[in-house]
Amino acid sequence: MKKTIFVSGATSGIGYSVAKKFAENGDRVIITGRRADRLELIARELEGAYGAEIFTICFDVRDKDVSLNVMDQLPEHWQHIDILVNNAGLAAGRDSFENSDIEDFDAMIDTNVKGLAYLTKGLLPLLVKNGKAHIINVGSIAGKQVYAMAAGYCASKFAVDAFTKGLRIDLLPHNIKVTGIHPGAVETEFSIVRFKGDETKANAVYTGYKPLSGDDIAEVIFYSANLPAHVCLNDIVITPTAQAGIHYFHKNI
Ligand code: NDP
Ligand code: 8X3
Repeated sequence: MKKTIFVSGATSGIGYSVAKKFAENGDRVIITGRRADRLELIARELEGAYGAEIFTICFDVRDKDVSLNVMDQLPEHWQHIDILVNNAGLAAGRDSFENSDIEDFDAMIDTNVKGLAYLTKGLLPLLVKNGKAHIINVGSIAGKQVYAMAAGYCASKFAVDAFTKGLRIDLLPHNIKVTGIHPGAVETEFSIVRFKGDETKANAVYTGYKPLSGDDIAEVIFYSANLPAHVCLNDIVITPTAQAGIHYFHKNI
């Protein structure tokens, strides 16, 4: 049966791959992000390639009012949501906390933690009404292990991990599955954003080994979303084969 998926941050990277994977399967997909032009291009692409039903909502998850009231933007026939993929997020900067820009810290906490929570709360009435919904939060291996020059990002992703675990307990009475997926290195626009457009620094992150792709993460999300009703994957850590934990890479450089 066709499902309806709500994907935050679908204008690039993992979110785009998730939207594509479900659209390819014939599911209906609500895609969101701040870049309106990209959202519309992706919607046309997925409609054209797969005959998929796509609905777009352009907004910033940090906007509390918009996120908390996001269901008001959904026409009635889009209000039966089966899966929420909380993916929108970023790392900003790579400095010791002492030298970091506090605006970067705010951006990460406001987006990765507060935005994710606002959007979840905004959509919960629809997910509860569904009776068998699924929330999939994209955390990070940086939410499992801390590394240098990333205190703010790690703090935000540890918070995502804790929030995910707490939500799973609180939502038990509503038969809502809650899954946390925690990737290692995935080659997307993530590092371009983190290094504020510095392509040399961004590319260096993925040099000397084969990183994960957004499509790899989408495969696993799709798998976890299509398990039998009584089966919930709680917590998934996924890395490239050349990465073991946050600190160890086998690179050929
Ligand atoms: P990308 O930069 O390619 O994609 C990030 C997506 O999030 C974009 O669609 C962006 O859309 C959206 N986004 C960012 N900020 C906001 C905001 N304030 N409001 C709404 N949408 C927003 O990176 P990834 O695909 O790699 O990142 C997706 C998630 O995966 C993030 O949560 C990231 O932390 C996590 N992750 C990434 C890893 C990696 O190595 N790449 C590893 C582990 C986790 P727009 O700019 O249009 O708003
Ligand atoms: C992104 C992976 O290792 O850059 O969450 O923090 S890492």
